[in-house]
Amino acid sequence: MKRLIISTLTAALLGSTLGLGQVHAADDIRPRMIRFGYGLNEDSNQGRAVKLLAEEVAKASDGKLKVRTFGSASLGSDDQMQNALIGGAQEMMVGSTATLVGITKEMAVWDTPFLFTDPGQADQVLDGPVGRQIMDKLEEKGLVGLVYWENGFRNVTNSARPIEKFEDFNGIKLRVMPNPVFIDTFKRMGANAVPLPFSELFTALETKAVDGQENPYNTILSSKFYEVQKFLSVTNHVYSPWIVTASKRWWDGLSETEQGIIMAAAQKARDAEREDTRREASQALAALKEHGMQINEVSPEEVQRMREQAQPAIQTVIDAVGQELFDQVQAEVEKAAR
Ligand code: TK8
Repeated sequence: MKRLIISTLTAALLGSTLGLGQVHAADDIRPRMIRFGYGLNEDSNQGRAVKLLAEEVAKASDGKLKVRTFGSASLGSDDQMQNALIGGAQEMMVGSTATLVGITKEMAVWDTPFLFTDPGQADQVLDGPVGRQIMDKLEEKGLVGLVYWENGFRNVTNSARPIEKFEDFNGIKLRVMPNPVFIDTFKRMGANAVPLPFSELFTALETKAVDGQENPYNTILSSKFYEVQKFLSVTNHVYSPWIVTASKRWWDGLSETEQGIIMAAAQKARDAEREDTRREASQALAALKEHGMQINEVSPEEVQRMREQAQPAIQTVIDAVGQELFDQVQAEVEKAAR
């Protein structure tokens, strides 16, 4: 055992002093413990996908790479976990791209209100070259972006009244993700936009610190927001991606084989997660009704008025990401729509 440790150490030292590319030639997969955090419950589309990723990594590495999963923000909010990854205190996580805007401003492009009209279009753009280009910007900040998963189209819930037109937002204290585009968009709707981490949201709704929030059907269901929210309004105002990230400090120390195993598992979990999310979303309204929520559709005319009202928030996106990248994404969106 001792000899093994010494020889491994020697190999690692030699590798790093000589700058050899193939440090792991002899043992391509080493025993490792990977702490993987996420914000939703175990019993959610996010939790199920993380579990699948962990199983796939174990299978492909003969159990040497062990992904320990931590749900319900037990390692901290999205923001806290991102910082733990950057510092190297945690290896992996999945969370919203929206909470990464403070780190990599280009991520704000995904927050453009009404950017995508259907999930297939989102897949094409996110998985295409511009999605990768934006993800790669994380590296200079100490993070590695692996793949985008689906959070989904966001809808508004609140405890005051049905939102049928943007004027109904007036005076509603609405929790938004801590992100300039979301704050701006909902201020323009007339809401009192309150940025809060997701991990504090249920309690904030329960104690009436805020009146409402916006998230995909899946999350409203899995986080039991129906227990503390009466009205759900179908606004589909923005599509939210999730993104699987790794600590760059840690990732760069992995062998190519190890990186390949983790990447393949993240992709496999992505495909399963998108299917799971869409299947669950298609049945979620009925389930939420059963839980006593009052659901209203918003007419196409009123959605159009909301769109126009939110339009100036797009300037906030352009200011953050630059006109060129913004146009590039728009072009990809149009291509995907055809
Ligand atoms: C979960 C969050 C969540 C997001 C939010 O950690 O904050 O509302 O939609 O999915 O990332």
